Amino acid sequence: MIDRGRLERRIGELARIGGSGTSVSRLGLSAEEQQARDLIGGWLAARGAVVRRDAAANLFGRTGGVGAAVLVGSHADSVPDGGRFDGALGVLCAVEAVEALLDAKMSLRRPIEVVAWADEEGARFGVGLFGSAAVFGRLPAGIADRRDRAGVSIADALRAFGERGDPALARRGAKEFASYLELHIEQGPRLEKAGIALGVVDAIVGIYHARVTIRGQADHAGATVMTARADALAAASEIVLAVERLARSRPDAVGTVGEIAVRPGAKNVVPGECVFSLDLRTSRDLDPFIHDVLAAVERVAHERHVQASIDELAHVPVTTLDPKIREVLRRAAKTVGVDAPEMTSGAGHDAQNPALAGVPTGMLFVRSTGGSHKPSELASLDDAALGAEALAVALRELVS
Ligand code: HGY
Ligand code: MN
Ligand code: MN
Repeated sequence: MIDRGRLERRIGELARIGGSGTSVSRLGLSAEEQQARDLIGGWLAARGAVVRRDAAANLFGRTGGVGAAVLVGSHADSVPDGGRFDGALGVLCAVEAVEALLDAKMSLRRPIEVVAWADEEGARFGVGLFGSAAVFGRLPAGIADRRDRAGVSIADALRAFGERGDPALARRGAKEFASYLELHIEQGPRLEKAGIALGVVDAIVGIYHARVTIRGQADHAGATVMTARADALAAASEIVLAVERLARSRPDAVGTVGEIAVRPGAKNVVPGECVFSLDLRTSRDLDPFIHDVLAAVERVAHERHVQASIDELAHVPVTTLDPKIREVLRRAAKTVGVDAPEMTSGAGHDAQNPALAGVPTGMLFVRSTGGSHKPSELASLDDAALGAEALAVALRELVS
């Protein structure tokens, strides 16, 4: 059903937006992400879809009549210096699957909406799953005022696109959607190790994101004896190692500090302030894990006579996906010759927001190699085409 050549061409076209070699930097709410929306919107409009961008900069292309739509897509943004397939492949396969159904002159009993979510990674403003959270009413309070390193707020970035600066205006009712499907690269090694091209996601890990600020006492690095210091970076370093120890002590948990900034940041000044990110995930008991990490922050702050403050950015519970949709996806994978295993996603995905809003949601994984969130991320064209074909089969079942 799908047109393999069209998919291959489009993988290349989209990767060139914000791309350099096999690396892609297409940050959320950036000009590059908008270029991606323009490209994707052009493909959809050329097939007669009603294309629109919402107040949170999500792109929708609707085909078919009135009523609850099958929503299918993924995110258009990337992490800095990321790969060509994370998010992008899900959007490209969604477009390809819909075009395949149109090419086959399928009668659509339900409308289909293709979506390219805005700012899933939260790379600029810190809050991930932004676009889908806006549509399903799960945005953290005050989010439009959050600023990137250049001091640009989410509201400013949206207004620069001609939107009104309030992402909450993108809110839609869950009842507008009969189901949500998302194809995504696995981003881990399991399908590759198993030698299987496709997987079906049974659940997505719970995720906690926060920004921790440690305030100590800047001072002269030479004239300040060790016993008279309140070194913010030394305290942060102890916390980073505590995060690693606590994550290692829990099966199914991971803990990462991926961003850190030191002020004033000079070799001969005792660090007065340190700001760092927290990314905690587990497929069960997320809250006790968070509790233990925050207790470690408190303990270290007390012992080292520094102040610690926590700015929570996201708290998404473990999200089980819909059994019926999972069955549709397993059957569709079987149709293309793959006995797809069920597997839990260690990566977070936009799918968590429709699922938590009550929309029957499923995800199809495509084998990827070379890790993820880096230029070596790779999905073969064979596997991408298999994924697109399975997605088209699943869509056909859900709309016919
Ligand atoms: O961080 C994640 O899991 C996703 O790539 N945003
Ligand atoms: Mn990602
Ligand atoms: Mn992704």
